[in-house]
Amino acid sequence: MGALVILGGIFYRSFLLPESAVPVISGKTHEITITAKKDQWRFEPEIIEINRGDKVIATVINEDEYDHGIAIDAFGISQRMPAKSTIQFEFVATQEGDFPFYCSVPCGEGKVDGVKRTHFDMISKLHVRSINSSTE
Ligand SMILES: [Cu+2]
Repeated sequence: MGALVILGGIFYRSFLLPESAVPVISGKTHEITITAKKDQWRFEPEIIEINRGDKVIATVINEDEYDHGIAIDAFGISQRMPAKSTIQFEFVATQEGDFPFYCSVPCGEGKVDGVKRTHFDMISKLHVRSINSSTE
């Protein structure tokens, strides 16, 4: 009986889900370094592009003397980054689309080249390409 339920689940995940929602694992790994630049209230890079199903191993460096955080809601990521520290996390990009990654710890504000920047400006983008389309 248990086996039937499991088989049903596998059948559902394999055949009935819309193609874009079926979990995929490409077997490829991307090692990515993201830096919270010192006193700039931004992450570098501002865009990261990968393919759906890719595994991401992210190393995140906080250059500041105060804490930041990094969150990617779609993949359940939310990590605190203590001052002057480096953290690591990993996930598989099971969904395609554009997902913001942003600072999740209020970290103040300041001026960069005369322009005000704040905690809320700390947003970059993860672009996960469709695995079927060669046009993206
Ligand atoms: Cu921050």
